[in-house]
Amino acid sequence: MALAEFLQQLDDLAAAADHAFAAAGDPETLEAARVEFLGAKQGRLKSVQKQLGRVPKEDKRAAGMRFNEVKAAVENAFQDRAQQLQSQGPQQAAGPQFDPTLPGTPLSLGRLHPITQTIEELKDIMGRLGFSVAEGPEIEDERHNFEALNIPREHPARDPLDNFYIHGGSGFPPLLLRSQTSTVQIRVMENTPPPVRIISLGRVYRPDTADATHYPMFHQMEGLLVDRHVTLADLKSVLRLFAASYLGGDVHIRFRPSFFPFTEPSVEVDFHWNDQWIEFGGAGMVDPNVLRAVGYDPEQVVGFAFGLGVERLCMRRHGVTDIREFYKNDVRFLHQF
Ligand code: FA5
Repeated sequence: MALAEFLQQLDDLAAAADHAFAAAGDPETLEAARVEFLGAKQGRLKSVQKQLGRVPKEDKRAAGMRFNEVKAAVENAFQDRAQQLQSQGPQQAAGPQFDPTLPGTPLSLGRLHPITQTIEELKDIMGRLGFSVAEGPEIEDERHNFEALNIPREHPARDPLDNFYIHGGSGFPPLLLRSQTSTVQIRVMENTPPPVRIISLGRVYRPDTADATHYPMFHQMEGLLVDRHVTLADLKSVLRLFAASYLGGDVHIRFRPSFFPFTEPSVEVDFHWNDQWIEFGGAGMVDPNVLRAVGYDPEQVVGFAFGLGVERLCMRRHGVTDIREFYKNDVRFLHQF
């Protein structure tokens, strides 16, 4: 047999083996193709090898080398395809891998913090009563946190032990984290001529020890109404309407005589909860000294103001008995709102 004929047989066989392995879609078919081409006794490669004896003596070396190359290539092609089928797995070989009937992976969605939700609702209720929203900074100066609110330098409320002071450095006036939202009353009145009807909701800070009803950072809702004819009865009506809207129509509220330097008279505002009266805030008629400090004429205008604890309102509404739950960041608690 001529060398050229022998080499042609080898090439044809290599091409046929490649084709058969690629077409094998499962291990059984591939094994049948392996036996057909690489089988030790009857394999097609074996029969071509037998032809080697008929190649002229001087061409035997070249024919033998080519035979070995083709044999190695066919063996490699088989191994590659076997590995490919194995990595695809039996499902892939048998049919589609993707099962569209399986349920999807649920996405865990975040939500607004209960205090943020409460703030939005309080703004909504007070908006319907004609109050617009004002804002002020959490880092305040002593004028807005104390002086303009009729809290003079020697007053115990200014004690460093009762406030978070921030020392701005030598030559700079002391600053502090505001201890009440009443600061915003001053900021609004300084910039707006009467009449005024605002609320302000935000964080305040006090070095209070945390317990079931106290936290060192909490939120207040401040309210301020200044106009020509305003009385304590108006204040009570607004707070009662507010409480009925937020807590439900059957809520009872009461005023207890109290003292705040910036209101005269002053009251504590209590709501009834769990057979007890609980303090929700302070309120009163704006002290004439405060009106004077912002350039208003106390002979012309009067006003009322109130400051309520937002956490306490939210606790009362949702039956939360410990304020610390709001700030533990336990999603099992937070996801209930
Ligand atoms: C004030 O802060 C006054 N600025 C309220 C006010 C405004 C009076 C306008 C008159 C006119 P008081 O310190 O009582 O008042 O605080 C008001 C409310 O904040 C309390 O009734 C309570 O509900 C809430 N509160 C006070 N301290 C804490 C605390 N540590 N943690 C959570 N809530 C608190």
